[in-house]
Amino acid sequence: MAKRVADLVVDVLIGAGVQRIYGLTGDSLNGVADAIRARRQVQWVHMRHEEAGAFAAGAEAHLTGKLAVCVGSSGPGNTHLINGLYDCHRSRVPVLAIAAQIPSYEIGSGYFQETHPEHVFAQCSHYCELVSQPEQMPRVLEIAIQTALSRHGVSVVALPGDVALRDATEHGPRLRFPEPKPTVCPSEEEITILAEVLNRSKKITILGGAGCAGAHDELIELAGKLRAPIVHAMRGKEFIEYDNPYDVGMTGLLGFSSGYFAMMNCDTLLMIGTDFPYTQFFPQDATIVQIDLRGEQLGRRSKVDFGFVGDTKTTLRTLLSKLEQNGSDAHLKASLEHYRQARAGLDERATGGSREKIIHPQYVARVLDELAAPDAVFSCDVGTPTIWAARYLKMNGQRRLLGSFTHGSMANALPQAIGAQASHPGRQVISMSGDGGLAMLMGDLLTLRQHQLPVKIIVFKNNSLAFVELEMKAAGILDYGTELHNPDFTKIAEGAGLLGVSVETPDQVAPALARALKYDGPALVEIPVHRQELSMPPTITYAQAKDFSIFMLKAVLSGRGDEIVDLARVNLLR
Ligand SMILES: Cc1ncc(C[n+]2csc(CCOP(=O)(O)OP(=O)(O)O)c2C)c(N)n1
Repeated sequence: MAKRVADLVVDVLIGAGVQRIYGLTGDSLNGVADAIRARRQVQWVHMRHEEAGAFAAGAEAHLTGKLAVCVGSSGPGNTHLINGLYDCHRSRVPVLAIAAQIPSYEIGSGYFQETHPEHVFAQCSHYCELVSQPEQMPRVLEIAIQTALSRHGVSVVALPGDVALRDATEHGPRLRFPEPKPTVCPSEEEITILAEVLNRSKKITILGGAGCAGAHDELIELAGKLRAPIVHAMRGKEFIEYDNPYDVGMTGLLGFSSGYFAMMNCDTLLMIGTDFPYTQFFPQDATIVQIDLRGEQLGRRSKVDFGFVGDTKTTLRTLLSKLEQNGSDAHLKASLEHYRQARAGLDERATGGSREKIIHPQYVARVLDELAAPDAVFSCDVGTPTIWAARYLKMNGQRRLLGSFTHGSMANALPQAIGAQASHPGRQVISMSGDGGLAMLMGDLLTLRQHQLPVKIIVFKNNSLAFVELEMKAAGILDYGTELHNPDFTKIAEGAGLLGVSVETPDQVAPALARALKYDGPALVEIPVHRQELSMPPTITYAQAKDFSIFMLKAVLSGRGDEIVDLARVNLLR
């Protein structure tokens, strides 16, 4: 039988090392689905929502660094993909989406389910092209793959159902080389300037991000020479925090005071591979030096006095031999001491004895951290679960952490856990889910059962969209529209074929988590956590403090004095 375009698509994907495809079928996808069925090398991961499929593919790509694939049928199957693809694209992970399209001869007629994928996906992809005839294959698909891999992001191939079923004109993949991995280093002259700037600074702080992945040794050696505390951005946590005697935690909206202190008290800030977005957390008077692989990142978030283009590992390796040992460790010591105190303050809040009535989410996160496997993969929902993950999960070089840290979409944790578990069958995968986040893509609980994925879901049940509630309060607005009338998630889990475990008191937290983690299959633990838990940034501005007082005044005037007691207990400015 002649090879169809759809068969050729699958051949190319197999040649590119793709092992699974996340999707939900539809008639425009029938050709592709049939070609996948015919091969043993690729697995069809049947998702219940295309957005979840895109998140799952993004998680796989993040964990492996390799291409991952999701698919959606024409029209709504395409548009459902969008939010997940935005997340993949903004997290810079290589994901290919095959967006099935209506019959090619109907395009432009306003046909049933017609959309224009080239427009629809334009903002969340580096490459998006329609295949309108078999001769374009496999070249268009290969360009899409090469673009996703080399530009780190999403590519979309829009494939009309009829074209997928037509005979292919080429026989197989055209590209047979491994993914190129060039190293990039600033010029010798630039390295000399970089070394000079650092050699004459005494109080240096390093701010590192996800661009430090794979350069842990170099980073630690650098910090030792510069006697520099290292602050990390959220996406850098899994690569920077572990085995790091210079670690002073995070700054920013999720961080805590020691990261802020180290950033604000340096005379030179050295930013490495980070796109940390909050300008208000950057020092005003320090010299700012930035190293990034992408030149277009230089100066995006703060003024930059010296900017360099290079990958972290190569640049630091080259730089290190030119650096002198900083003789002053006063800044480092002060920053580490600040960190010690901040950490102790955070740990103090993460307790839960049998005499306490309420369960602090911090305590749940801390116990989870203690009980989870040394190589666990965590995902955390946008909302307060991300804060608890940032502050209480300890990374160790083996553990991984997934989130929607750049796009900031709710409902990321469960589908990312699906992608993590599907691609890493032997690993413990834990989703730290918000009650709002879980509900948003809850249909994909069914995927856990259908594909026998033993993901553990920990639901932080605070009966509210708590993060937004806190934002409203901080802005001096009375919280509104944040209340959640929740179901019993354990019953939903059981109905979906998972183990459901509920918790009522703090002393039940550890046994419940241990039981779920040990369980040989998917499990959900529902934990009612304290709603008014403070997760404010490490430092807040006068304006925010003022707004918070306005909230209190409004709350008193509207007869909600009970909340004030709760909130007033918390020292916002610590
Ligand atoms: C798709 C989407 N909708 C809305 C928001 C705004 N938002 C950010 S966090 C959040 C609350 C999340 O609630 P939940 O999952 O229950 O977590 P919690 O903060 O309550 O722990 C909302 C509504 C968003 N980030 N993404």
